[in-house]
Amino acid sequence: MKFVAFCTAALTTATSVVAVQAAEWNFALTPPLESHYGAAATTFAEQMAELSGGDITVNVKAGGVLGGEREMLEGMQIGTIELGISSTGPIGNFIPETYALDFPFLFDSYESARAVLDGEIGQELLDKFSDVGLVGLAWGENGFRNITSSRGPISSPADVEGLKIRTMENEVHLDAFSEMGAAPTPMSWTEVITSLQQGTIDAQENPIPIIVANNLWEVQPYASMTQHVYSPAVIVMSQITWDGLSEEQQGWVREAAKAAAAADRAVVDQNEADGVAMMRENGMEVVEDVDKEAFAAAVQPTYDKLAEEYGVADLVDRIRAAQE
Ligand code: EAX
Repeated sequence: MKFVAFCTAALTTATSVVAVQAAEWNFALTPPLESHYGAAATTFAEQMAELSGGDITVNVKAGGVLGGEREMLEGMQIGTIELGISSTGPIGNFIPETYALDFPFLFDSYESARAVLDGEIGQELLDKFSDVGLVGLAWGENGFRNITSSRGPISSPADVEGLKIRTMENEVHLDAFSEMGAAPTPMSWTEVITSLQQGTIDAQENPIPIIVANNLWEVQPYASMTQHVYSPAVIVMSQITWDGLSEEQQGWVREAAKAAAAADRAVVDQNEADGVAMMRENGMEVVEDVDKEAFAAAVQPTYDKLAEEYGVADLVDRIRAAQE
């Protein structure tokens, strides 16, 4: 028995210090390659090729070819997908604390949201990914979410009464849209455009980068700049992949993820600057004068219910305080 135990220990030690030599990883995302997430993935791939001297190849798998964001994360948990970038939408199902990030009207601006996520609170949440077989590498972003619709222009909660709107698979968003008086349906992004074309839903909500990357004007004549939720995006690796790397290679991954997050945010800034004009040029009627106070008041019950239920009331208060 002793000899077997010795061999097992030796083998474990040996494999844990032998870094992967040549490797090929998949980096999954649901939007098209030409998007803020695509910029993150491409930057990560370029950085890893350079840092590893060409030993590590990252294949960017855009457009949801490896599934929706929940499926991507499940794939990373079992090691069938090595990397990805995902909005926090479905992540609350894995790490309930991240629901704190998805409360409506919680973040005041891109600047303050980025400061919170790049600070202590953001790092605390990234550290929680290791509880579920994932490595949270860095915070990129999806952006402030807006409503698009085929039913008509939206400027107040009265305009979303009964609206058949798709939400991400996120309990906070679902509850918030129910409180607004809409009829929300959760679904993976990979089903949304077909569902809009078939009329099973009339509306969806996403940041400008997603609207422009997917040419949503082809299926949604109206957009309203509600900016109702700031949607972070996490650059994330499978713990299984991570554990097979040397410390040096793990350092490369962290460096590449940081560069990827910066590239993502740069595209969001660009899309925020010119996206509304692009939407109008493509025929969308864009409402910018939205009664945000009325929307914020309508979703207050969501805070009262779910901040307690998910144990994130303190975290929500900390996020508010960090922006004062
Ligand atoms: O993360 O599912 C969504 O609406 C997300 O915003 C999109 O997949 C990008």
